[in-house]
Amino acid sequence: MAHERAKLSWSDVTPKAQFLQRRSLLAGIGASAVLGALPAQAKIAARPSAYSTDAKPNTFEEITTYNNFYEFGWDKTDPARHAGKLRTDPWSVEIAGLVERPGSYALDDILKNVTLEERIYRLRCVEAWSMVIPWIGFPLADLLNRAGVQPGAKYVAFETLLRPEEMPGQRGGGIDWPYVEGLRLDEAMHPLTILASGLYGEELPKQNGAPLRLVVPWKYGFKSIKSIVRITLTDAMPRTTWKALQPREYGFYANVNPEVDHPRWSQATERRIGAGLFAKREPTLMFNGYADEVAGLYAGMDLRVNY
Ligand SMILES: Nc1nc2c(c(=O)[nH]1)N[C@H]1C(S)=C(S)[C@@H](COP(=O)(O)O)O[C@H]1N2
Ligand SMILES: [Mo]
Repeated sequence: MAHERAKLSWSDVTPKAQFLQRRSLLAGIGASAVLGALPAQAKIAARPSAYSTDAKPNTFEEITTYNNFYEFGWDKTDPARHAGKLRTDPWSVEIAGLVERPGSYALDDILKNVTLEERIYRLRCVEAWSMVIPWIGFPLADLLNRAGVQPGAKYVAFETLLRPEEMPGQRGGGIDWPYVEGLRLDEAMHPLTILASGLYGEELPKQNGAPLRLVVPWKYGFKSIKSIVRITLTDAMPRTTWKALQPREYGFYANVNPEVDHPRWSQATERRIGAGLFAKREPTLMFNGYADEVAGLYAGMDLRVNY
């Protein structure tokens, strides 16, 4: 099973230095040939990244069975049970708005022209649970630069697929579908911001947002929109799903911040999925531990007002 393969090929069971060495070796000598020849190897070759955390990743099973993907239901186990119906091939992404080369781009074409990296990132949900996920992806900036951002662009808006025939949650649920999200342009261009097409060295499982999803590791998980079909460069702050639903609880910025509580719960600590019933909650870190990289984006801003 794909599942077992992924577990075996993972750095978790390989000392990190050896893992990184193997990865760079593969990158140098034709990764796909070598990967094909070896049993129990990752299907997607990706370079290691200095942006990866050393924290121990969650298991493939945890990452793919405890999900938020309301298009498939509100329970954490709904996405794994229902996302199989989603057709992700063919897939294209429309790039629209204030860009030099707007159009509909085939996913294959996008992926052929980028360098995939492995980014092991912390994911902190606004609900105060967290995971560590080994994504495979590429900087969003690479795609935006290729599309050519026009000078007037200030924000980037993202849209998830709207297909209620395959996404049962879209037949109701109180959300104004499709799910939409957005970033300020400088956040979108930040090197930590990636589009992910895989995890644990494999194609992205559907419940995790196949075939292409955003990952913004210093923000609450709801910003990391799944199954993207449209990216629009705009001059005005776009509407975002959770802010539209509960503006006092969820803001546009949604930066992880242990000092700004959710109106209904504390954000000072988090529960690491898989840590066990008796594990202590962990302290939540400012910007989810990425403050050195991103705090400068918010210099002079009141983070209690801009939550
Ligand atoms: N389209 C879409 N994207 C989404 C969501 C969703 O319901 N629909 N949930 C968000 C939330 S709340 C979180 S915490 C993360 C969860 O990602 P994961 O299931 O891959 O861990 O996806 C985010 N992206
Ligand atoms: Mo979330």
